[in-house]
Amino acid sequence: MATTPSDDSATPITVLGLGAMGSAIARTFLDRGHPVTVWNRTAAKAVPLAEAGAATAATAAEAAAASPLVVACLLDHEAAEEVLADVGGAAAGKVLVNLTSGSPAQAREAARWAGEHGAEYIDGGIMADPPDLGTPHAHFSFSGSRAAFDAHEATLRELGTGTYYGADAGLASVEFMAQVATAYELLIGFLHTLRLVRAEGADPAEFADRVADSVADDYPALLRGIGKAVRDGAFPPDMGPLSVQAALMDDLIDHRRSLGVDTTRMREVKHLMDRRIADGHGDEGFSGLFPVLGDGS
Ligand code: FVH
Repeated sequence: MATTPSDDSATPITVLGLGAMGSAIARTFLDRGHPVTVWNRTAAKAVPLAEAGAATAATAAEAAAASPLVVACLLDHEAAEEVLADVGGAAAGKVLVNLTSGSPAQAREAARWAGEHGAEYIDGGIMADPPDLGTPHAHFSFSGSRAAFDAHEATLRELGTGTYYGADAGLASVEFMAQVATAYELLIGFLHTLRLVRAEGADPAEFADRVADSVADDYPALLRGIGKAVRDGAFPPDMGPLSVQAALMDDLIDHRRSLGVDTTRMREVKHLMDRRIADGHGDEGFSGLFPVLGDGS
């Protein structure tokens, strides 16, 4: 199906799902002059958007039929599946942009559904909060139909900045899930450490300010160096040699334990360091732990 190039201000857009994010998406497109049709399971959430000029639809199928570009933003994959089942044949000839969070496998499954129903599919991950929509602070990952993305890129970029990762519909989710996981992995350790900071009578907010400064100054180069080391399989002594780093771990773990602070992650770090050193790699840095991850270590 030919996907006509979009005149981005004139493209009619349908938004399925008017939660915090879906409403922000619909409002962003309204503000930029698009004819917008909205639908939500709980119809009351469509009222503010109708007052802002959106057309409302009684069903998801009716909403999808109203526009060439259909954007779905629902709680999760199961919700999206239910709504797309209601859309059914109305998807034919449409470009379906699914901004619902989900796994790469779920994105590929949705892309298969779209293909079976005559629609072109773009998957997207939203790395932003609703108020960021329409600003450069909203970052999107996209994947799926290149032709559909090219035709509607200008419209999609009205939501924020975006990167297209390729025709495999799962690639946007790979990026999104990895970005979200990185944040959770970093922040859960930070939260546990704030318990230690507070238990020792230090001010958690002032400590957080110091960490923020350190992250801004040192972490970008460190993260890039670790990524390169993992890609190339060569592990320089980032953060110092493991033999030196490991010497601190028992004291660090004992300190946390003495304050009743979780030691799970620090015991994992120590175990990995000990394994890597025992394998003869004590001269490598923290990135040198990568080869012993996931091998039952
Ligand atoms: N909000 C955020 O900051 C994050 C930022 C990162 C990306 N996420 C993802 O965006 C999706 C939507 O999130 P949301 O914040 O809009 O979530 P809610 O405000 O809870 O709205 C959920 C909408 O989904 C509808 N819904 C839920 N279950 C069903 C269902 N079975 N059938 C049909 N619709 C369903 C719900 O409808 P209702 O409860 O109002 O009737 C809302 O429209 C999400 O993937 C985030 O991970 C946002």
